[in-house]
Amino acid sequence: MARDWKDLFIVDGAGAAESDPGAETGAGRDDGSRGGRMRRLRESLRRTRQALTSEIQATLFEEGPSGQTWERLEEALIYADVGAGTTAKVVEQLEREASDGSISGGEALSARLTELLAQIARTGDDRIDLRAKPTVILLAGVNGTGKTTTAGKLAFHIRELGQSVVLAAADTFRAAAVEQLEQWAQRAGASFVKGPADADPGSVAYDAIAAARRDGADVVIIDTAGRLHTQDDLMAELAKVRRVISNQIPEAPHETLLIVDATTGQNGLRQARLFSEAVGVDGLVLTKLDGTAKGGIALAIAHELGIPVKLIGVGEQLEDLRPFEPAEYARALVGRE
Ligand SMILES: Nc1nc2c(ncn2[C@@H]2O[C@H](COP(=O)(O)OP(=O)(O)OP(=O)(O)O)[C@@H](O)[C@H]2O)c(=O)[nH]1
Ligand SMILES: [Mg+2]
Repeated sequence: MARDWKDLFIVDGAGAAESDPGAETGAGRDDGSRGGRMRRLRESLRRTRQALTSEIQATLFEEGPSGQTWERLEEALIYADVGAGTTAKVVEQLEREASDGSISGGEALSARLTELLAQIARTGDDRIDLRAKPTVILLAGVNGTGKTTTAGKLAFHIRELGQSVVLAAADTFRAAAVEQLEQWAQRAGASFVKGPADADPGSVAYDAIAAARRDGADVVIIDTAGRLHTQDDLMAELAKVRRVISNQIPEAPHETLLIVDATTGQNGLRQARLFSEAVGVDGLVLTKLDGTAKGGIALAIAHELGIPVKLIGVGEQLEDLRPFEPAEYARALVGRE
């Protein structure tokens, strides 16, 4: 159960895991504390929660359980992008427990709903193992989902653990993408590897891993293109980058993270299916949770594809990337004030 950065990352030795990111960055103790983080998560999911809680209030608290209640609750969850199959499973379970008398009353029903959503959101191993030297993390996703931003934020948080990071600009499709990543590398205190104009993405990944091995760097994060001429080209390129990486280090990439924009709703589910079939995905980063009333997509992806959500993006700053914690997320999603 990933709750904090030190729970998310598996690292050698205890020393590095004890650093407190808030203390070093001046992000503020309040932000770093559990209470402060929960407040920010709740604030990020405010739009999703507002839509959901008014329906939960009306159904579970005011109407009391009836056929119509369950239907309205289903609609509200589907509206929040929880997904039809996932919603049906949760609401059926709740209905069963309500009708056999094991739970009653709005408070207990909404607490049970939160618990069921948390159970669904938790799937697979949601940690990131950084023990391989170097650990190679490949970021993938369609254009604009937040790959480059996530690369920078992730580099920053790994640096905060006391590890060194190389950022690789393997999105060679757009010149601006290389500059954008270079700026993030400066902000995050990471080294940066790029190729000549129009370089082959695989060769950039190769050079970055070679540099990491030469310099003894701990982690290599590879940013990739989100758009090529066709989707098939994109998948073929990613597969090629993976081949180049695993020719160099057979176990690598140690972690392939798919970046999904939460605001794209059910499209996110389709992307997750596509990428996991084409290149394999170890975990998900769900970005832009701060800008959507549809934060439920994490549940649909976890439940329908069994891909663990490992990180969430809740803004555009370095600190706005967080380990995903299912219980916290479920409470932020449906919790009543
Ligand atoms: N509000 C918010 N904005 C985000 C978040 N993550 C990324 N963004 C913004 O989304 C936009 C696209 O982010 P990029 O990191 O460039 O996305 P990308 O996947 O690298 O895009 P391509 O390289 O074009 O494929 C930028 O304006 C980011 O600031 C987030 O968690 N919250
Ligand atoms: Mg990019």
